[in-house]
Amino acid sequence: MARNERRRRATRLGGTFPADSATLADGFREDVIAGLSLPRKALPPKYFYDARGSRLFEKICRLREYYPTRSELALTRAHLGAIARFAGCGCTLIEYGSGEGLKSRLLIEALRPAAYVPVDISQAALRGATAALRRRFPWLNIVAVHGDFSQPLKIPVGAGARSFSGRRVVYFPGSTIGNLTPAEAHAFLRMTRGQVGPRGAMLVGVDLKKDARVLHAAYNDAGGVTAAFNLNLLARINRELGGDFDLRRFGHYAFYNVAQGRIEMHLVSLAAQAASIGSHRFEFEAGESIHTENSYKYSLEEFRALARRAGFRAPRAWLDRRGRFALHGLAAD
Ligand code: SAH
Ligand code: AVI
Repeated sequence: MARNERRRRATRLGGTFPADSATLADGFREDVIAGLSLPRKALPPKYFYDARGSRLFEKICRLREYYPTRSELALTRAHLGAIARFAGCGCTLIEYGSGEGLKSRLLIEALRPAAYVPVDISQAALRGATAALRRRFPWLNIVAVHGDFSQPLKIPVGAGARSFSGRRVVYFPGSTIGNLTPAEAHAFLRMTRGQVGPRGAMLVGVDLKKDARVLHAAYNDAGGVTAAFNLNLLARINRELGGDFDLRRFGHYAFYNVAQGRIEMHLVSLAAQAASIGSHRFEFEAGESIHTENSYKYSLEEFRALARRAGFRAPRAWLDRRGRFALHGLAAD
């Protein structure tokens, strides 16, 4: 079935807009084959998040070494009043990469939005978070969107039982923006600038540049949860695409690339080997890697400059007490 036909047939399911479920599945196969055919093999990090990947990420968020979640939760609690005044109560709150929705709960409580639109590529995370939020905030109009924010995405603002009113605020926590290249981050910010309109705003969680040892520990936890998260990408390829990757012959490798200001995650082939997906065969030399994720870190000024180039003003930023993580308040006017 053609992609456009699938799009037309997409219907509202169980309170979730499956913007493109079938297209997302097609995209996975195409992107994996294209990524493994590159001279330097690479896979897009958005494919980490199947149901198991989302569960592993939730475990990462609770690790002693992984400070970003704790830091962002702490700064959000500490500055909630000021953050709510900046965003404005009664707004329509659109959250990209909403995941488990831990921080969203704090914002929803403080902002009492007219509507909440979580967008996530992980159907499992979206379903779980939406059900929990519906129990906790029975008054809240939630319209969950299963989709990929790296593609033009139609947000059903105004669709559903009630039309949404008020200012539009896009929430993008967790430093998920760091998983985009700076050029992709710029394009994403421009897209959201158009989406929120001249009166709108954005709240973006951004991990700050810091001591490389702290960063290294956060992406190389002693319990091996990040390694399992990384390797799950190959397990997902085996499960969903019929691949025959031998997970015992790939290793997790993460390091801080100072020149690029980013953590790089790789899966390194521990031996000369080959793996197949259907009729596609991929050869690996011993030590050759698949680049699976970048996680860019930005100083306050670097991120402000990026936001300004995309058409936002950057009047506010809130930090945790240790200065590890920032929540930027961006204004469109
Ligand atoms: N916001 C949460 C989760 C961050 S993890 C937090 O701050 O803890 C990143 C989330 O973004 C995951 O839930 C993942 O499924 C989602 N995600 C990653 N790439 C995406 C994409 N291209 N489109 C939509 N969601 C995406
Ligand atoms: C979702 N994202 C911001 C996480 C990060 O820190 O880049 C994903 C992650 N990768 C390894 N650990 C966590």
